[in-house]
Amino acid sequence: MARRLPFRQAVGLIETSESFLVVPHLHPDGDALGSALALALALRLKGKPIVEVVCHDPVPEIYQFLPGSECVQTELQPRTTYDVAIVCDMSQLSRAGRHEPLVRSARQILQVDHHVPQEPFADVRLVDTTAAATAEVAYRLLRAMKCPMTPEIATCLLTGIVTDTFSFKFPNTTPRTLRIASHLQAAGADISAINERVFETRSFSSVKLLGLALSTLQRTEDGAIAWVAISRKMFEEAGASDEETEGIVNFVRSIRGVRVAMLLRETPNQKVRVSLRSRGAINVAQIASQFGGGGHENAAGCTLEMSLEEAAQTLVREVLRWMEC
Ligand SMILES: [Mn+2]
Repeated sequence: MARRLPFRQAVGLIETSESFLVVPHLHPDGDALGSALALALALRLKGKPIVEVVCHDPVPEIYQFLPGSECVQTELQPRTTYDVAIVCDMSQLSRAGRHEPLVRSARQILQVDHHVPQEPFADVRLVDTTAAATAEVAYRLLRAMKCPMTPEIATCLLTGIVTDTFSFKFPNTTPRTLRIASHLQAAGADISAINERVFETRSFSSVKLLGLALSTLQRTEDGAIAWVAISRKMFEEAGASDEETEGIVNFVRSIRGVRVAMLLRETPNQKVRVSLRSRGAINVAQIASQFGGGGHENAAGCTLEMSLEEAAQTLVREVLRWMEC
């Protein structure tokens, strides 16, 4: 889908607007932040008088090296309506968290995304589900804007791509992804430094949590589904926060014979957040959507309102059902 995106329309909208609100999704990852910060840097470079980046959550420590990340705000002083709200890496406006009303109040909404569309909320939609990362779409928008590719912008965009392709290891990596990455490296982004910051730098508490999580490892009899479950008690014991669960599910997915890997964790308000990863042709986005979640074919998430134990059983049943058909 989205072979020909309305880049011209987006460029026209940007040229004729003065004030911008740029919004990555809540629990922001490297792609949401990288895309949002690249766009904000580009708008400032263009001399736009008002460019704010606002996010429901603060920038996680591992992404604080991103140029411009110090400008991300979690609260905004009320001001006049923004001309354009640019929402990055989200297919539902609820992913803007408490800033959703502010986004809706903007004169126009520009969506830059690569998720399967769930809700038509934008006036201009740059949504390409074949893009490995929203950063790819943002890159193409910046090219259409004839924006100079500074090392700072290139670093933000390449971080988005490196995050969402798991360093070009996921099957979403296409020749175009690599071409764009190549341009970004040539423009001054340090790919090795980005990998070091995103994948090779962990907090003590997150490794401690990894150990506790892996001690709960279970699988179905045939070994096709495997999962780990993190209770509140484990978060407390490790002194870790939810953002420190990042990457744990990949250990589960790497087990020989596993086709669907799951990471379940208890939230402070007694819900269970689930990350799903699959290998091959199992579409976990469809499974997640059964529970009001979403994502991509091989990486998705959802939230269940039940105990950890019940959530694991419910999900295993649902995954088995999808595997049979
Ligand atoms: Mn993304």
